[in-house]
Amino acid sequence: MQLKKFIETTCNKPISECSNQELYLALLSYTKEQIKEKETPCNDKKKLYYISAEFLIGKLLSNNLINLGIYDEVALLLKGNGKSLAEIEEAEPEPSLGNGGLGRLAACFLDSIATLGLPGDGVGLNYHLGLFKQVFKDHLQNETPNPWIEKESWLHKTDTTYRIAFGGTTVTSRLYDIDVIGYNNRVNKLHLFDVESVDESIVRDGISFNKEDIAKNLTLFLYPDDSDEDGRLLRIYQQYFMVSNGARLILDECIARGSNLHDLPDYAVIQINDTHPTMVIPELIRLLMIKGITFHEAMDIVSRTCAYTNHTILAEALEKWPMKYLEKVVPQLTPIIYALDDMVRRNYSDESVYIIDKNNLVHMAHIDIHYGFSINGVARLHTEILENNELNNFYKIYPEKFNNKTNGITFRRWLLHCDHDLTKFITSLIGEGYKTDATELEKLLKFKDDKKVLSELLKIKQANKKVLKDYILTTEGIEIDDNSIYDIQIKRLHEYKRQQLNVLYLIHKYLEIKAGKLPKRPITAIFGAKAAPAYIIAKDIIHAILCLQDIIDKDPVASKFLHVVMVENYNVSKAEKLIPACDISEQISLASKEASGTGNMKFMLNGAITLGTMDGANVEIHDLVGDDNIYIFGESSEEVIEHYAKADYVSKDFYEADPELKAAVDFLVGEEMLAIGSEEHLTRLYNELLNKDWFMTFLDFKSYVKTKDQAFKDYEDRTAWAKKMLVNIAKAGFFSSDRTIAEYNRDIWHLK
Ligand code: B1H
Repeated sequence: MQLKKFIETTCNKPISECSNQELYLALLSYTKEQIKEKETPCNDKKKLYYISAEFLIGKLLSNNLINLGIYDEVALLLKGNGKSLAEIEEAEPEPSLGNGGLGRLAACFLDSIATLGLPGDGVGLNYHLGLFKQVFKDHLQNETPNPWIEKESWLHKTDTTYRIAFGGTTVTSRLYDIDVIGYNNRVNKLHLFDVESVDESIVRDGISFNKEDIAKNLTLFLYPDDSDEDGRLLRIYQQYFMVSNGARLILDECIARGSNLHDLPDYAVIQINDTHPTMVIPELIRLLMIKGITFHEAMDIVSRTCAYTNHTILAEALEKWPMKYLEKVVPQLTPIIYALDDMVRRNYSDESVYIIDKNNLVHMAHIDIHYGFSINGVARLHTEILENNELNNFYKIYPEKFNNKTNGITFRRWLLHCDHDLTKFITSLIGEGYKTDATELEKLLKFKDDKKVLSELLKIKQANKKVLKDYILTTEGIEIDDNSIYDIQIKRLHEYKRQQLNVLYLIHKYLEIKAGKLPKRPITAIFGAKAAPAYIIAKDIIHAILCLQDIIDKDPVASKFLHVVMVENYNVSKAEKLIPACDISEQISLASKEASGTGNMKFMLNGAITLGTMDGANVEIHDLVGDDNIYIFGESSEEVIEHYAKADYVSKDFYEADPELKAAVDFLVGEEMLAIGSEEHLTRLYNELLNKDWFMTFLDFKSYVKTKDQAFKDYEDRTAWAKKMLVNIAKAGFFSSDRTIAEYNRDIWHLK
């Protein structure tokens, strides 16, 4: 049916009289019908299953319209009837099925897999309350539930259910699907498993609930607090629930496509996204053995089907589960895990590659490495560090399994959708080709010295800054100056990402302003970040940011030159508004610690200039744009790795040697902060930095200040700055997830 007629029949009135909520629901069902028409039965023999605890998909309406090729038509029709698609989109709830880069990467990958026409589905969990919703109160983060599932949604309830048995209990699962539409291409699925008996009413006071009642709580939250034993057990319940359902679905589908299971690797490839889905390996072995295949053959089949992506070298994120937890939750898997470990012990004497260590901890990544056929890091530097340092003992055994796949982002969401004006402008200069071949963005380089083009770029940025200003005023109630420099750091809150370094800079700036040294142009420093509920220091850092925001706000002089804004409940939708308006992209992790980063790529694509360390994908951004178009500071990953090896970093030495650093650090527990903040939080943060500073904040303070000040100075030459913007956009093509996925397929998946 024609769109106008469809909406008016569904809503039973003219478009102009419909509310945004009514229009959203009408568009939801219209889009679902359009998708149905595009669906083709899967005729492919081999299929990819991307299994992940997180899929941070964001709102889907606009993206689906873009990928179906009907966005402009829909937007125009609505506009003609006095409605705005952007406003209608506000009615769509944002699914919170992810936490940060790892989950957003999975969502970008699904988009690119479908866009490249590859048969590949996602497999994950349907968390009812997702990741918590962040609320600020008394300068502190509070956590509340984030319900996102409504009666009408993108979820399709399917008839697929399984009985999943744990140590003490058995639950019934149900599969829900979300369609994944490629850009002018095929439709794949995101498979989300849920448990029928889940009960949202057990959640009380924020996000607490009875962690033992598995049948009721299993799919309530993503990453439930695991600071106690019940929380850690619940994570294992969730992980097994995900992989057991996934493994059965995969086997059922492969059998339906003609597999006799002995030939499973010809029918399926499973990409294990970090270690959360690792139990899929022993579970598949178990299921194949139930079908009559021997342990040895099952092990061989599974090893040729599974591939593993590592996303971090941080020790605390590399999962190690006590054997006794596994014995309690998944006793059916432990004999298999022992047998897998046994094989390793028979072949290798090096204890560091064992699966079960002498403390009876099961190293999940070790299962993936021994019993998968591929191990990849997510940026060139990260993969090098895996090969030469973190996983060197494994690299020596299996050099042929290791490979790099530098991350990417989908340009449909992170350019076409989030910045329509920039998209139109680029298209007017170089045509449509870059939308399917992102490297064509390089054609922009011929406009590098074109004054008109550069001034148009600045105009678009300025307009986006105004839009963000209005948005922040309505949503956060804070007035920012769109003539100021927008300097943005948005990412999970973690000490290694060093939001605290940014805070120290801002304190330093504030003190300079108070002393009469005024910046040429006002600065707006924007943060967005959630801290894991049990991550105490991360929450202290949020507290420091919110206190500082308040202090500067209330200072009649300083507030003319400096603003700090921490947006509440940072999520994908907020990122889509912040990124197009950004001037300076903060990517300041301690070198060697950020595996890749993907925000850095989104900012670059939208014409922000990176201020960063030589870490993760920043290294590759630097290679592409060159010294003149990026601001690099801080010690290198080699130097940092050496500091750890020698244990020679003493934060106090830096504090004592640098009066500016000392003043900024002391400010954290000075009168002004304590007057509005909590002594407990601020003192803890102060002591942590002064006595430990595990992620070496003080090490890079001096060079950070110097480089950042230089960037602010350079900003004043508007034409030169616009040229940097243009080079960044032109060189961003490499970071299209279409390129990343083509590489996964070429080297690992071999689909079609
Ligand atoms: C990344 C995580 C992660 N790496 C465990 N690891 C988690 C691990 O709560 N947990 O259990 C949550 C998250 N996330 C990120 O992956 C890296 O830090 C980024 O550098 C990288 O860009 C991203 C995608 O590869």
